[in-house]
Amino acid sequence: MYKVVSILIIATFGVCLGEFVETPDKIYFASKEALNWTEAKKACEEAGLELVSLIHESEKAALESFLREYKLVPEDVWSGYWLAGIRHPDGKFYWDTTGTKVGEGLNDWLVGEPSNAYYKEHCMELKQDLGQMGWNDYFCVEGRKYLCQVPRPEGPRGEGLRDYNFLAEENRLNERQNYRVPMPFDNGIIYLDASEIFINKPF
Ligand SMILES: [Ca+2]
Repeated sequence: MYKVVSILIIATFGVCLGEFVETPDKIYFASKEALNWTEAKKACEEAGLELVSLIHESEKAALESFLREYKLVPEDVWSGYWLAGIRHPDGKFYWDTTGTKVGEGLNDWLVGEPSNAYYKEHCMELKQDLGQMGWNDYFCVEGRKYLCQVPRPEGPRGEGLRDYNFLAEENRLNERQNYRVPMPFDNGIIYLDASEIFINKPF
């Protein structure tokens, strides 16, 4: 009995503290375990960190370089990491940690995202699709590994919401203007907002 209790305590403690891949990086941390979004947020906070937010181009470059250096790049479309972005009841995505709107600086949604499948994809993950890393909205209750960062020293701070239960609710509002579509170009591919392309052909 004693052994069983000990194992249970260790197991519970492990989840509470959050376990990260050992990397010498001082800014970013990648979890070893998969949790739902709310648990992932809590695990970062219990470690004195916060879920990763991506506001500037330089942060995208820094995070992707961290993932590449330590061989942590998501292997396929099902192995993404939770980020700090969530869809609020107004249908728009906000960084939970800063309270600012997602996509105002850096806009890195993957093609066709956010798709809000079944009107229930309200949490943001970073995943890889067709060889490109970018954002996807996904079901908050699903287990995902997650990325934490040292809390942002500057800029606006989100106060955190009193109630996150709406993340499990249906939300039919969607931000289709965030769609980015790859267009073949002479020297490669450029990305355009779908609103520019389908200006005369609304969804
Ligand atoms: Ca999606």
